[in-house]
Amino acid sequence: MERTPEQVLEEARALIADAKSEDDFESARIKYLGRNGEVTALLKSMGQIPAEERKEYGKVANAVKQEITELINGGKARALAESRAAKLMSERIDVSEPGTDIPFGALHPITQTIDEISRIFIGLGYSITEGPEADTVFHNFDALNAAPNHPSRDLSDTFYITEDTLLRTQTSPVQVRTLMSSEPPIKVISPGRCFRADTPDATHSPMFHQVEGLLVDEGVTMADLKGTLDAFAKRMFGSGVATKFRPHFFPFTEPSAEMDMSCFVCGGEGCRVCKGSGWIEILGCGMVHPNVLKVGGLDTERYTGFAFGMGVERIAMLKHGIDDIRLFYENDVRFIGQFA
Ligand code: 2NL
Repeated sequence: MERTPEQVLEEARALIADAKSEDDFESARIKYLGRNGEVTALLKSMGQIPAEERKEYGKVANAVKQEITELINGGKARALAESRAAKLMSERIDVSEPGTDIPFGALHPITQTIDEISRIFIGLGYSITEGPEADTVFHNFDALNAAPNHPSRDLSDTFYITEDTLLRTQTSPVQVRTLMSSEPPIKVISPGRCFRADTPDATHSPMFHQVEGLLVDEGVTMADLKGTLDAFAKRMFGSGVATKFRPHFFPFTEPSAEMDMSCFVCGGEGCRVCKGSGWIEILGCGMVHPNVLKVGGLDTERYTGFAFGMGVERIAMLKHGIDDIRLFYENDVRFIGQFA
């Protein structure tokens, strides 16, 4: 015997009263109101009801359908609201909580030192020039008046790429290019990376940095060189430092010299930094050799110039009291973080 609309309603009320989740309500909807649902079946069976009862039966069945529909829709809406509220609660963020700290990076101490040196020479009217790290034997050695048998040309001292190309051993080739491509007055510095086949130790690295400078014009003398480099030393290490020049030899300059400055730590008394001498060597320099000026096609009777070169690592080590060059390349944040 088919169940009556009243029986279906009674059972549906009990089932819906127990439903909790949206899924429970959806199952109930399918069970009663779906295509093969029980309420749907009641309405489909109308034809078998005796004609005199059919009207009343239809009224009751439709009322049952309406009540069940409302119970399910209402319950479903409530379940949805509850699950949304729970989700919002569980995904809640405390906007007043401190954020995750993202520490700022900083320039590497070598970059900082290059910038500091560059700024001083920019202040003296120099331009900055850069060039390739891989260059020709011509630009690196021949043009710089290096004798054909000069020891620095050796395979054991220089990284050759081919017979006539190499990793530059200094940044002079950049200035050779400037000499060849422009006319005096020339007033440039060339900071950059250099390479020599050295075994690493506390003071040597096969990759290091240099800043070289070149000034060529009419009437340039050794006095200009001394005044310029003395001004540089005072700006870099403090106005109290004195400088002195010792004769030296470089193939590309004549005369050549090394510049010492009085120790900025002890003021010349003698200490650990200056190894008791009161003086610290900081760069090499000299008057540009006529053979080098000729590479630039210059009239050596009309033009003279001076040039200098310094090791950036050495300057940075002196300034910051660093005792091992290898610290610069290990990228240990405990070291480089100190220069932030
Ligand atoms: C040093 C010495 C020096 C130069 C570099 C130079 C460049 C040209 C012409 C002449 Cl194009 N000279 N550069 C001159 C003297 C010394 O470097 O001890 N560097 C670390």
